[in-house]
Amino acid sequence: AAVDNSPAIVIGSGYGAAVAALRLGQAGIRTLVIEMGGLWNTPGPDGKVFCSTRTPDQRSMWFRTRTEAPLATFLWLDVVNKDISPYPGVLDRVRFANMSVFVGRGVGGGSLVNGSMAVTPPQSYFAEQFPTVDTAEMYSTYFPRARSMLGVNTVDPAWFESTEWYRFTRISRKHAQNAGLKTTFVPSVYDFGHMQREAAGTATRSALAGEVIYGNNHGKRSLDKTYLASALGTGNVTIHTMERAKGIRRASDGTYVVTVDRIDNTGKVVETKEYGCTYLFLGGGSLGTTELLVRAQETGTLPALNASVGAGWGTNGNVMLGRANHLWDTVGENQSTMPVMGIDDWANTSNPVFAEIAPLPTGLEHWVSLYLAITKNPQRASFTYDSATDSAKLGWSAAQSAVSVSMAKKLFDRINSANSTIYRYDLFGSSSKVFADDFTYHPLGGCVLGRATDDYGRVKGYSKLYVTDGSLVPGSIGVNPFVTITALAERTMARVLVEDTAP
Ligand code: FAE
Repeated sequence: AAVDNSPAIVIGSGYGAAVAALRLGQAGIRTLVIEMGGLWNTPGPDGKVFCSTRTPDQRSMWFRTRTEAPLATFLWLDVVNKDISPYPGVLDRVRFANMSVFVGRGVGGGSLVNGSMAVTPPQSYFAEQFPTVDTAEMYSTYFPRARSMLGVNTVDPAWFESTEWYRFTRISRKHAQNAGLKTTFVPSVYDFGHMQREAAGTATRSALAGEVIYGNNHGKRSLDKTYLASALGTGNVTIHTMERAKGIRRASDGTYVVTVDRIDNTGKVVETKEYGCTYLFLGGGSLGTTELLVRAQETGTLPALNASVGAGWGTNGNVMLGRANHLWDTVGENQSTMPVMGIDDWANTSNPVFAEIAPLPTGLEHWVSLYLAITKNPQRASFTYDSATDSAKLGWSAAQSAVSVSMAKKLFDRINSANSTIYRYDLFGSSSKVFADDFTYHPLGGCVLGRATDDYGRVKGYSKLYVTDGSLVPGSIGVNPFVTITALAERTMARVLVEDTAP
């Protein structure tokens, strides 16, 4: 018999999980949230909760002896990464054979480490990716609900045009326009009122102090300040941290039993326990949820899972690259870490790309224009369970990444040719690497909506078992994904609480 029983359990505390926790709590359903990372609310010896990208320490990464930032080098020098002591830090880089995946660890999941870009996909592309979802209802109800709950805001265009902190963005905009390309402002969950006060010197700097992938100490509306704070406020939700869900099985009475390893700050498993529940919501993200399900399928604890579990995974076509500007096109030593603009060539059907104009906030003039391109790469891969390591293996190949690169290259060759510029060769570790195609910030899929689940995230083969996170998205959404993940979770919860939990 399970030790601890709650009506509902939510695994993870990222976007999908946070929505589930809040809506369950509001419905009066006692809910336990299980998160493998820590709670980020206690200042370290330097008085700060998070460390900055410029002086990373043990808080930066999940059990590493050295940081593994996306930019490996600068001027080919190994100056970016630093030795650290192993600790449950906030950013993880999960390495598979040909692809590594950056994810957040802690209460708030990816919201603790991401770039805050809160983008709603073009309606036509959403409809293409989710043919069975009522698109009109998504755009009239669930996307607006998600944006409002997340605290989405936009940069003041007048301030954007005048501030030194976005000079790097204006230079990239000019170069895109010289190539006849369209740019668009990108909304954010970073509080631009706070950012303007940072610039004015009346608020403590965070986005203007190099803070982003290892957490922001101020200004960012991460989930612990929005959905999760409200969830705790219902009085029905409890969060357990440093507990990693491992196994899921079904008891003879139809309830679920979740096996959990509790770890300490050295990563050692200090306790293994079991929790029981009636309703189980999986929100461990594309990697976390899919691993739990492929393990349950292969080890026979949930044998009725269907063949689509583990399939339909993609990188959202992510490619990072840098361009070298002319000496007169300075990008500025002062750069906000929060992107606010994208080059939008998604409507170009022969080569759809949406490229965000990314900062490189080193504190020095470096003449680099950096980008994270989202390409419409149709390649997909599957996860399989590897019993030797008791973990999920990803079948992504280097050739599949090459598809993203060739799309990004087409767009940026155009921009280089219109501006007589070249790529930067010094940023990604080897002298010939221009396109960083070996990592993604946007893992999507593994338990795709309508295939491994029904059209509302109910896992096929089981009742009262749900997926609410990025594993529902079929490998690509064309923009940064968290608004879509949040909106889909809102849609699932609205349906499930009416149909599945009636007494
Ligand atoms: P996610 O937020 O990853 O949360 C999963 C949570 O579950 C994590 O806290 C895990 O620690 C936890 N977990 C996993 N497995 C287990 C387990 N077995 N037991 C217990 N806990 C577990 O999932 N997206 C945007 O839209 N805009 C951006 O600007 C943006 N920038 C990004 C920058 C970086 C550096 C990164 C890494 C990501 C960025 N993303 C961005 C992606 C975005 O953060 C991501 O799509 C969402 O966080 C995914 O949400 P999920 O709910 O799927």
